[in-house]
Amino acid sequence: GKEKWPRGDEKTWKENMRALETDVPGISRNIVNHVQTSLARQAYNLDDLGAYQAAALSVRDNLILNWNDTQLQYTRKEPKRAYYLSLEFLMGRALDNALLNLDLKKQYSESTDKLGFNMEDLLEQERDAALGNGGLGRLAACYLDSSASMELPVWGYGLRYKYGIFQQLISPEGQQLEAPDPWLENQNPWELPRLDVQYDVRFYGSADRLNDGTPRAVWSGGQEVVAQAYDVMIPGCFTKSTNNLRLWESKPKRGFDLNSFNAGDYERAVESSNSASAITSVLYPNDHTTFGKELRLKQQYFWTAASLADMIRRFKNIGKPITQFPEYVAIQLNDTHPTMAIPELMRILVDEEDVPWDTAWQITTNTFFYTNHTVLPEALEKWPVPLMQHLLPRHLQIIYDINMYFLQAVEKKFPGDRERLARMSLIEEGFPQQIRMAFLACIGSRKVNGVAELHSELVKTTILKDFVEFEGAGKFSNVTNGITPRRWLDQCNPELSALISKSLNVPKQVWLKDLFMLKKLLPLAEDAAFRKEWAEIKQRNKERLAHHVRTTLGLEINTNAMFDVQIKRLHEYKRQSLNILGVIHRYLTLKDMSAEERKKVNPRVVFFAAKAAPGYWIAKLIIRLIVNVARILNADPETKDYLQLYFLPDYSVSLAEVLIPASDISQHISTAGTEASGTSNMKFCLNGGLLLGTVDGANIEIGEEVGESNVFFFGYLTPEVEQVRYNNIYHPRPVEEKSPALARVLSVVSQGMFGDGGIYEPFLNTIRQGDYYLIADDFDSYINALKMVDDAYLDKEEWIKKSIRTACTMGKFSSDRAIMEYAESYWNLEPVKIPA
Ligand code: TH1
Repeated sequence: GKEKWPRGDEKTWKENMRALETDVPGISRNIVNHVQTSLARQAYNLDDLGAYQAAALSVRDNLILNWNDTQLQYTRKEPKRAYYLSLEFLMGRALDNALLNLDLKKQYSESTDKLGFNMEDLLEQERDAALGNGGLGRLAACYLDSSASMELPVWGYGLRYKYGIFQQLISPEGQQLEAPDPWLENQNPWELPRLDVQYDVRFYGSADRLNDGTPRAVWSGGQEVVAQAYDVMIPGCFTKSTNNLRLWESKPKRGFDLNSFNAGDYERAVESSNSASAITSVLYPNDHTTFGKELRLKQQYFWTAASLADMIRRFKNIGKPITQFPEYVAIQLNDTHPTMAIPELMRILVDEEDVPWDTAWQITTNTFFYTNHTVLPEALEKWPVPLMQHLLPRHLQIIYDINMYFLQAVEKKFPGDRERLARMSLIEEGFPQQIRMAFLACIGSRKVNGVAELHSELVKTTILKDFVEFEGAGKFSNVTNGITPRRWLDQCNPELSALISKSLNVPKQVWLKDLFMLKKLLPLAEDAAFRKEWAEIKQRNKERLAHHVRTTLGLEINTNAMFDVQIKRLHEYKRQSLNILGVIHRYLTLKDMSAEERKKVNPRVVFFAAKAAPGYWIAKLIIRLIVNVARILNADPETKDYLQLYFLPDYSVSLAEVLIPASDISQHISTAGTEASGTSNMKFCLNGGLLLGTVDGANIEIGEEVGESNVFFFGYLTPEVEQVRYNNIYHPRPVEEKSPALARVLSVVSQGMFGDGGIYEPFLNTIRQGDYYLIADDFDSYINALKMVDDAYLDKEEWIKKSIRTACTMGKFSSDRAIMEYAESYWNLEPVKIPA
């Protein structure tokens, strides 16, 4: 039947409701409208930044209309929804992505052209939304794109940091310096403040159990802070479906601390209002390390409490009993950062909804899903008990209760196994005691997954081994990571995308959402004309990168060389050190040659880009070495035509979009067993770059897809690493014996070939002593792999064939595939069609 119009005169409403602007005149009208009214400017005083803002606001109008329709449909259909909780969303720029997903790029370019602006210049005006450190945050962004594109009712929840990941500057000596990233400075046209969506979040105070025969307690006092919602629209690709990323900002509670005001202590009142705002002021720039800082725990609780309150309010709107919560809500925990959501849901159920403990635990464990992203011990989150007691006293009680019931069950299954109980306890003994968040996330979740086949096996056999024995292996599985082919092919490499559409003879609408279709192009590897087009596109992408480096850094790059790229966070386990020592080895080899011999060498340009955590000084020292090696190499007249080296500062999503399509080979060379998955490996391959890597993370699955003859693997395998490490400590051998080539490299560094050798000693010593990451053990194997790459590159036609085969077998690594696995096997979610 026909629904009753909810308010006022239906005709007046309907006549005035806007539709999408999709033709050039409508788009121009909307842009000019925003120039005039939203920006209060005119044709006389509009610069590129203003034009970008007006264009962005007009695109946002379209997104809002689709968003409204999508959310209304969700409200009507009451489907099960999934929420992706991530402390990081590394979104990058939004305008180009939105235009491509809405399929309006051509119309917008035409319109801005008519208004006197070049669209490509406008796109460059946008600042990256860099609310993440690296792969984990970018994965969350890819998953949002895929959820909307697959028409799944998924929302993201995160924090609206005032400052994203720091801006990296490199001093003349090669020292990394960090500057704040005030990304909101020029206004953010992509967010919508929701002044009507606010929640109070409590900290500190005291928790008193009622002891009335129920498990209830009352938590009171302390400090209350307001969580204010900002919504970011997430457009699906070629669909009306537009999802939401809700980011929380912390604000002081109005009228808060009236006592201080009354006492005339104005300063103290202002101070506490500052402390409220501080919660969401900055993204922690540490990748893979935890510091146990109070503010970080505050961030985690603030965000999970606001997000859960929001979900529960939405769930209550459909009027179902609370026991049905897991039938309507699935929550994916992106690593352990949101684990406080588990005791928080227990607190809400037990203390506020008066649900019995066992029922509450059942609801909780049917709602959450936990993704582990690393097995590195330094990255496993632990919170000191005294800190938890102080900041979240009620949650500590709940964690203790969860632990007590849990250990009782373990004791029942393994009677008398005291050691097992100690190993599995949520509380690690020590001074202070610490709460093991990965264990809490594990026992509080329906399912646990790793992010690539090998990594998921390692989760089961190392950090969560006891839990597999206790709960059974069925709870633990794998979802190999993926990347969105929209941003990481169509957007960053439009020429390759066009060639694919032309060759498949289907519009990109089809293959971008069914990436396995690329396989159909495999036979074209044998087609010389196709190879020529393919190679020309790679060449133009290399020139685009060279142009970018020329205009931003003033450096001249040899585009006839092989482009060899390693871009990722700087961490010892990722072994940028192996790469730079390999570069030095190549340099020494070139210096040993005669001028005639050198002429036969294939020129190579090596690119690095990497941010180091501000307090990670060995990582910073490695950056310093790279920069100083570059200074010497690029100035050496004998070798600079054969070997150039660049460290590109301030790595970001938008820099990656220029670098990745330009690479001939990229390096993913972590010590086996340390890189959980890696996702840039997938991006390079999808853009026809070959892969040089260790048998680690998703490299292994990439190798399976492309075939052994199209990738370059080297190094010790995961099962061997433990023994090698043991030997490095208990039966050490000098570097000279393990690898004379490396010994020579280390000695020229310490003798000062790249400036004061002394400063590098602490880094060199990590290799000479202990060598935890197997640099010396893998060096010769690495050099050998580099040689194989050189040899393969000599046969240009064969190289192009490998490039084509690599790109065309990347179907598996679409984040659409990954998100469908989560939707089907974890969340039990159905797509929701949004009517036109
Ligand atoms: C990364 C993993 O290192 C990487 O291998 C993986 O591809 C990516 O996650 C996505 O799954 C991680 N990033 C972080 C960041 C923090 C803590 C742990 C990890 S694991 C802050």
